[in-house]
Amino acid sequence: MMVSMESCAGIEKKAAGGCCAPAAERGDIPAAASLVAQQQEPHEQMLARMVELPGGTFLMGTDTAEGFAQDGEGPVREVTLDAFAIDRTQVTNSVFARFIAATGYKTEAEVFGWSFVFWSHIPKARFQELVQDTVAAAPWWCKVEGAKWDAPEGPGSNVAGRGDHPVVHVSWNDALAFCAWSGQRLPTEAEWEYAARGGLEQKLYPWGDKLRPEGVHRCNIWQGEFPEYDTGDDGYAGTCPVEAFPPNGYGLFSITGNAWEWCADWFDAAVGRAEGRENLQGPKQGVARVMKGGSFLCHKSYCNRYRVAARSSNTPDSSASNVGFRCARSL
Ligand SMILES: [Ca+2]
Repeated sequence: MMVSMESCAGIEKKAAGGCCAPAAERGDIPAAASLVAQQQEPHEQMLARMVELPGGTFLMGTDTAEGFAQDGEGPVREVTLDAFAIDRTQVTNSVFARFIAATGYKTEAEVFGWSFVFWSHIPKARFQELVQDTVAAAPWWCKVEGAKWDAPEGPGSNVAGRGDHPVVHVSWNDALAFCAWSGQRLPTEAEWEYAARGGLEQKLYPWGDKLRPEGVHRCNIWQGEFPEYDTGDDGYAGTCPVEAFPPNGYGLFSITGNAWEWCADWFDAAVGRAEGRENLQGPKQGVARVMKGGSFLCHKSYCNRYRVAARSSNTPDSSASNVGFRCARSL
């Protein structure tokens, strides 16, 4: 089984696609969503995780110097959305465990038998045993057999004590299967960005323009030298509880940092120039799905994509230890 990287932060610092999370070249598997469509999460449990947002018009994207024009972050455009609801937090290990228990669903990491794990999270003593391969352009990404949502660092690891962390090692297809159970859907990129901005206009982050207002960390990203050493100055060198940092103006937690979040849209770097400004759905086809928000691996020096306008992508069957999701719902 091959592993590839369309581009990689640190190698192509401002290239689109594959940023921070490598793409897996995997084969076809049965459509995941249909496998669990018969099962449904109790409606009130799903609703309790969500916040309803009014529809409206906002300025999407950025033209600032921090933005990556080649990612399609600009130009800034006015986008109008209908009212919708979105999860307050990323889907946690605890909630995902209920989905698995109810449906018996096998994630794609399980079906294919492996997932990508960041090198420093693999126990040193077991590195040779667990790591089958690394991504050539990004050797910090290790292909680990048996790595999956409830064994995030591979065989022998578990999510005990991490029930309130975002579930990771879930592919876009897995996220859709979850949605089929919960009665939700993935947010469009426009909805995600509208929600992430929290009512602020054209700010870099969900809380404003300063990364650390008054020196205080507001999200879980990387401090130190990538990829060698994460000081964890923000309190975490890896995923953290989804409510570890204060919410934005719309009551959304961890909308940037912690784990990348899948969006419904196909990715196209030209999307900012596309026609239509109402309820954007993204391109009709593509090879990779949009991811937003950045992860605990992001750092300004090589992957400044924890800004609300930033975007990345990955193929829909890829999974890694820094990619999760949150869900939305039409009203
Ligand atoms: Ca951190």
